[in-house]
Amino acid sequence: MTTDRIAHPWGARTPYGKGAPWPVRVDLQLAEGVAEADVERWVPAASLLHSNGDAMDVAVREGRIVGVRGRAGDRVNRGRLGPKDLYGWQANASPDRLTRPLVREGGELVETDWDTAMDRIVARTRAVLADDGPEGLGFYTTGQLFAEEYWTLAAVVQGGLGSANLDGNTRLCTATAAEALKESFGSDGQPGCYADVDHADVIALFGHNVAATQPVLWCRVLDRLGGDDPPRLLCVDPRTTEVARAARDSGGVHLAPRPGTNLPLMNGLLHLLLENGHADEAYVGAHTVGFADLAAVVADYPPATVAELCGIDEGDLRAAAALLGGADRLLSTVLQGFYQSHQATAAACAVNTLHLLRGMLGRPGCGVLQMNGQPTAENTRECGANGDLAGFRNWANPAHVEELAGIWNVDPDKIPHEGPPTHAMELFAQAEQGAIRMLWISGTNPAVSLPELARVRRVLAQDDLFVVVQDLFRTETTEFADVVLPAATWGEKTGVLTNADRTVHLAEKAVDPPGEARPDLDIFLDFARRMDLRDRDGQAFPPWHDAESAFAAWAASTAGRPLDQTGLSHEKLRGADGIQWPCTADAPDGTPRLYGDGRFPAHPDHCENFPKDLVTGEPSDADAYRARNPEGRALLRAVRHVPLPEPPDDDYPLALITGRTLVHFHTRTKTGRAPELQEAAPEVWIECSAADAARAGLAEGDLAELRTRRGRVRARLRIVDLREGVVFLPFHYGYWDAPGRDHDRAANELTLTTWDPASKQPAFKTGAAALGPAAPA
Ligand SMILES: Nc1nc2c(c(=O)[nH]1)N[C@H]1C(S)=C(S)[C@@H](COP(=O)(O)OP(=O)(O)OC[C@H]3O[C@@H](n4cnc5c(=O)[nH]c(N)nc54)[C@H](O)[C@@H]3O)O[C@H]1N2
Ligand SMILES: Nc1nc2c(c(=O)[nH]1)N[C@H]1C(S)=C(S)[C@@H](COP(=O)(O)OP(=O)(O)OC[C@H]3O[C@@H](n4cnc5c(=O)[nH]c(N)nc54)[C@H](O)[C@@H]3O)O[C@H]1N2
Ligand SMILES: [Mo]
Repeated sequence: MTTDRIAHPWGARTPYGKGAPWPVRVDLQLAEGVAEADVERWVPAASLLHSNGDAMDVAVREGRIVGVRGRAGDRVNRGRLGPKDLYGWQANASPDRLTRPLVREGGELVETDWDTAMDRIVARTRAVLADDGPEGLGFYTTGQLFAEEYWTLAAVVQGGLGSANLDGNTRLCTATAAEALKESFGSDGQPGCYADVDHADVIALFGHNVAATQPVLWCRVLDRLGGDDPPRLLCVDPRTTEVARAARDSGGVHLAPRPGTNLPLMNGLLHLLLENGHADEAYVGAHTVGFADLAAVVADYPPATVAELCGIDEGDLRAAAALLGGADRLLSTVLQGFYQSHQATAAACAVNTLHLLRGMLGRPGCGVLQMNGQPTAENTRECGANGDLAGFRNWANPAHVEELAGIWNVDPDKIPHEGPPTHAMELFAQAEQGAIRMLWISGTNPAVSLPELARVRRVLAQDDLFVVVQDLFRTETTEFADVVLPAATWGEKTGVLTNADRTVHLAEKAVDPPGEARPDLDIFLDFARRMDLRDRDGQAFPPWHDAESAFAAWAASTAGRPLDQTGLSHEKLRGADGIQWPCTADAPDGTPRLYGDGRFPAHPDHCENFPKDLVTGEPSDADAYRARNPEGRALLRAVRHVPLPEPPDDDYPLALITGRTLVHFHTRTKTGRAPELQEAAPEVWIECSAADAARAGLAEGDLAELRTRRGRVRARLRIVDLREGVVFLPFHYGYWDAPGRDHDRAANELTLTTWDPASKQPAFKTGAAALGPAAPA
């Protein structure tokens, strides 16, 4: 039966009790007039519009995608799909897909052939290499391609060209997840898994609006809440989201801190945890370092002080601490409310610390999910297209660099490792200063998604900057391009994607891409061949030639690393239900949970980075780290809070937070082209409390103007249940479907250029704003 999944985003309930298996519910959506019997082929894939990795089969008829169906057997979703997955595939067949390359001629983008487009890129690359060396080239990629594509891009940029200037938009997304995992456990890699929802008695969501952003994971929580022995929830979010409401209804707690005060809040919770005697001293003594420092820091965060700093009720803080401290099996999730806010890494690490103090890792129901956002952000990070080295290798460890050089058969000195990799915000700063003279953007739309858009437009528009954009559509960003390359996407190419709980799926090609559009993998390999990149024996580099051979090389390169995937291949993944890494000869079915044995990948010879000072971002050196943590135990990080970069003041009295809505994905290049999703939320809006609306002289539905020191947005006002002093703006709305608007629609007109010192993730959820009526147009 088909239900309207816009009106009922989570579908029908299938309640289950604690420890029982999550029942199957198969969701299906087919194009109008197509019945299940009309489908000629079902092609296995997983969803590409969030990080949940919901497994699905793509329905094909007459060479076209005509629908999707969830896979009943898969561990991630047991057949369920969210609204974006049910409707979003329609964008693939949108008539305005790019079908040929474009080059700029006389100021205009005009269609051309692949040779002309690629030759221009190669000519520019050679010229920059000759003038400035590899540091004149910049590559800004995404969390939405496949593993094989990142692995290839990293090989080409780091091993082939020898440039450190490669990062992903994962910097905007889950850089803090990666950093927090490194800083606490020694390496990226999710300790917990989704099946922990089945066993937990307390589920804590820190800055994570899972109901809107991973709706199938939320179905699992809702089904537990409706069954026997349900969990209680803690929600930490300034907004009263679905999650917040469910937390209250479950007998749990909703804490709505002042934006940007996550760290003092966490320190307050840890203070109470210790005071209440809820730490597992044996676990802490056996498996961690840093307890004395931690105790000294959190001693300075008594409940009254924290309640004041965060603007919350002291009783609620105590209730939350009792909930966390009293849990038998605690599952925590963390996402953008922490990662895109002030002191992001420190606050995210405090959640890890909570689990270390309670000894709650690696057992059913006891896990941390430092969530991902984009569908393949994990792969970006694994393959080193996020500015790190592939295989969670440590750029500051010469043995790791040598190992990777051996795998690629290139000189170790070719792989840049003199200093930290260039992060995305630095890529744009270097382009601004003229140090980077070619910027190749793949699978991301920075002219809408980066902070402070007026500046981003200025950077991209510079005459001396050669901009390549590889996308499915003309976007706000392609309008600054010198060359536009038409890419194939999900459904049109084959590759591996890994979700937020380490589950690996193979998504197979279902239909041909439109026109001359090509898989990103083919484009990167074509570039390498045209550049005539060679390994140290003079062989063509990279040596692989398609997705299957790329994956085989990638999997082999992970041997012995925390993410070991030597047990995986396309063949093994084909048609299979998702498999969690590490997957090796010893663990051929994968590994549900990490660190159950209290052993962590933090040994100085093995770890992915040497820990940073979380206030300054300075890394420690190898010797200092070896002295501090010779056995490689987990690290309890202790950090005090520091002031916000731009606190509200008399001129800009409101705290501005930005984020998501259920039906749209990012800059809506896909969801804005799916009629059901677009119609559900066609236009930007502003949310605030009744008190703030009244103060601004505004009523529900009024046309309002939101201003910051950087720009303005005009939109209809919605009065919602939101903390006073806070405004919320969805960030999905750019200009491609609103031509003529005067840069007054995108949330990032307003945001400021500032980032977390450790993860370098921009703080999209901090900043001061003023609200008032919009001046008549
Ligand atoms: N529908 C939909 N789903 C998506 C996406 C999408 O675009 N649309 N994108 C995917 C991607 S890439 C990502 S990264 C994830 C993001 O998923 P989420 O992190 O769940 O989404 P956001 O809306 O960015 O932010 C979550 C919450 O943070 C809260 N918040 C804001 N400031 C603070 C603060 O200072 N402290 C705390 N504790 N909370 C705060 C906001 O009120 C918001 O409800 O979603 C993924 N799934
Ligand atoms: N204010 C504010 N800003 C934010 C955020 C926020 O919460 N608030 N969140 C941040 C986060 S978490 C994220 S992840 C970013 C997302 O920001 P972006 O990455 O800029 O957003 P998308 O719209 O997903 O852009 C992806 C682009 O890749 C194209 N594309 C899709 N599939 C493929 C493919 O297979 N190949 C190629 N070559 N192209 C493809 C799409 O058409 C689209 O243009 O935004 C960040 N910006
Ligand atoms: Mo993201």
